[in-house]
Amino acid sequence: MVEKLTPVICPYCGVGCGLYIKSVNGRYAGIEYNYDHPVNKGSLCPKPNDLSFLNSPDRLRTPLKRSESGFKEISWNEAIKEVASRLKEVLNKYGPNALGFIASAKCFNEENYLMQKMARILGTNNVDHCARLCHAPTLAAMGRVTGVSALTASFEDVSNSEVIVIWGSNPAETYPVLMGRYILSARRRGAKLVVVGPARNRTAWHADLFLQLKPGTDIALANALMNVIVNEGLYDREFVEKRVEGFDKLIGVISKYTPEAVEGICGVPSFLIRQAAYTMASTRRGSLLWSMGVTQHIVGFRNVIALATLAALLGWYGKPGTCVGGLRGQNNVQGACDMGALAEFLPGYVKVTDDSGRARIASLWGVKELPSEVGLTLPCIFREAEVGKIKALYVMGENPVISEPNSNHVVDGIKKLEFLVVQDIFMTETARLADIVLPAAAWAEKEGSFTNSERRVQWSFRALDPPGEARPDLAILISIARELGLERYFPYSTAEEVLSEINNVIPSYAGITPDRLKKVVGGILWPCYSVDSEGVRVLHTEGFRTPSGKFMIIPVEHQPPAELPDDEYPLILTTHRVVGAFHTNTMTGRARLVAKRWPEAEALIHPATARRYGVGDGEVVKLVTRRGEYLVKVHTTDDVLEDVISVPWHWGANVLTNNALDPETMTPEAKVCACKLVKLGG
Ligand SMILES: Nc1nc2c(c(=O)[nH]1)N[C@H]1C(S)=C(S)[C@@H](COP(=O)(O)OP(=O)(O)OC[C@H]3O[C@@H](n4cnc5c(=O)[nH]c(N)nc54)[C@H](O)[C@@H]3O)O[C@H]1N2
Ligand SMILES: Nc1nc2c(c(=O)[nH]1)N[C@H]1C(S)=C(S)[C@@H](COP(=O)(O)OP(=O)(O)OC[C@H]3O[C@@H](n4cnc5c(=O)[nH]c(N)nc54)[C@H](O)[C@@H]3O)O[C@H]1N2
Ligand code: SF4
Ligand SMILES: [Mo]
Repeated sequence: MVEKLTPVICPYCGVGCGLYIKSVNGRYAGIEYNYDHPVNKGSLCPKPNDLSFLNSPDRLRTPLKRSESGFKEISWNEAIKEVASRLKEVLNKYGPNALGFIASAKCFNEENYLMQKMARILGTNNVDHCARLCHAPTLAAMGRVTGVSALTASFEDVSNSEVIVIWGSNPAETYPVLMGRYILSARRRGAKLVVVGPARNRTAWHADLFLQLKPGTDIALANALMNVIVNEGLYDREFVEKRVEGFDKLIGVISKYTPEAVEGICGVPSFLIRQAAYTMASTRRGSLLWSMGVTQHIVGFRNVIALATLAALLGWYGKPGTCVGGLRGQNNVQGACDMGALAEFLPGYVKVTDDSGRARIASLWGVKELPSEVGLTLPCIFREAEVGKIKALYVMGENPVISEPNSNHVVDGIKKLEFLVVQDIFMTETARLADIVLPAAAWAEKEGSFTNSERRVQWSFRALDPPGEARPDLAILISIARELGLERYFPYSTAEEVLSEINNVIPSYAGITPDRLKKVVGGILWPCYSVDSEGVRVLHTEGFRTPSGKFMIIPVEHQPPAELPDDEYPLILTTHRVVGAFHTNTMTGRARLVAKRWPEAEALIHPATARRYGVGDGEVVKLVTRRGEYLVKVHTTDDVLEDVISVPWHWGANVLTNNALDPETMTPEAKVCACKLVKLGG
């Protein structure tokens, strides 16, 4: 019996905690805490305490091909040939823009890098991933106003802040270790916690001030806070004078957003808006962090601009003890974006439309030219499939049939495809619709690097043997690329070799070499321009990375959500996550202990709303929107506002949600739509 402990990075959220996997003869046998890991010092939230999904009998073990009588097992050789020939067929018949590629924030940097490279060398920028449903607004807006889309500093800076504002996020359930080790420890030292959101979630339970706003009214509230901060002279004058551009334009817009006027829009009492403004402005060392409550709106981009500007008035940039930005969700969503698994960006955030940047990467890859037209984003890939423009789709490590808002349309789009290949560790709802299913090794059965929310790049080692014939995504991508005739551009066999190329292509990763990374527990933060550099923790200490070197103010106005309640659909529906379930529940749903404790969805409904409909706790009701119907159990709580229903989306609630898009970033409005509640059984 060979027992081993191997250091890995948690496969769930963007906090990037370290742990050990215990293996016996190459099979998963439990975990051990890693007390030396700088991010979590041994702490873990419930999910990675039980990784028994790795041993699940449901794991995909062999490549599968759809036939009239269902899926049948085929060899790897056949599978690779089939995938390559079907992709080539579509390419030859319709051109490269009939192909779509969906990369994965669950996969390593090296794997995402290879998938986007494959798409681009084949001639299309139709490559995207779940960041589109998540932090694309953060990416675009922070890029615009500060020049860098990532978090401005580290979790250590959050814990050294004197005021921490958590806006549209519930880290107590979604980033528990960040909440426990950093946010609550700051609070124990005397830092003030301000929480903004429509539900009194578990994070709000700890707040000194909780601003409970109506969904979709964030800009109005942010503008009112800025109104008080400017009118009462509470802003950081020196910072604004030296480092900010566009202050005068801002005054013109925020002057009408008085706390009294905004109370009527967002429902937060004006005295509380004033109190929050004074609390925030009491320090120049504060953090302002947000996630899905801010980005998943048709105004997601503008929401982020408003919050980033609020932080600029307070001077919360460029020094230790400040941290501003969107808390990255998936374990490697920061990395997948850095690698260019995005329709508009090549690796290192080089715009596909930037001729000289594109030419540099083309020459490093040894190709004459790369496509210069912005590709289709994730929701648009499915829309274009529905109208017959996307003909073949390669999905690696995503489950859009459950995760895309207005998911019935995704199924319609997929049914129109000529060819779908899905590469996953389980037979997901999306894989069931595929022509070919490829069995992937899970993260602990392979190795490579992940980048957490702090820009911390970390190596995760191989601890286990993959089940059956499952293979690492990296190996599968390389085989398909070679079969497509691209062997010249894919001369690798290991993740280290791919990371070495990334070191050459992405300047901020230049010093993050495989050798260094494998030696340092806790990894290296980018930007790290050379092998002598330790990486940079606090960004913007000198200037911002904008053309003028200053923070660029863009004033923004309140705009209501795309769909508001009316007589037919009188309630507001929003969606949330719970601590024990992760996304489409493929992994947590098969982890025995976790799945037992969080078995199904419960819709949160205010007791007064429930009374009006004559429904009580535990009763199953039907929720209906213009897009679909969903049966769900009722849980009454005054944590939500009257007439707002909040449903966790892990169990399929996206048949209800709205896919109206933020025009700047194409992110769907998963967080607000109109719905009605139907009591069942008379
Ligand atoms: N357990 C668990 N943890 C996870 C995940 C998971 O699935 N499960 N997923 C990971 C990923 S990818 C992500 S992106 C993060 C997401 O992390 P969070 O953003 O924290 O997750 P959510 O629960 O979707 O949304 C957060 C809050 O937004 C609020 N909200 C809704 N509408 C509005 C609004 O209009 N304005 C404001 N201000 N707030 C609003 C909701 O009340 C909710 O409490 O979590 C990561 N961590
Ligand atoms: N209504 C509503 N909808 C939402 C959200 C919301 O707040 N509300 N949030 C959105 C957000 S923020 C996000 S990030 C998306 C997430 O959406 P998805 O990324 O589609 O969701 P996941 O369930 O994380 O899908 C990951 C898939 O990868 C597989 N997998 C895991 N490890 C590996 C591996 O190593 N290799 C391969 N090939 N596969 C692997 C898993 O089994 C799973 O099927 O959902 C979005 N959808
Ligand atoms: S906080 Fe995130 S990274 Fe840390 S253990 Fe929990 S899910 Fe994993
Ligand atoms: Mo996310």
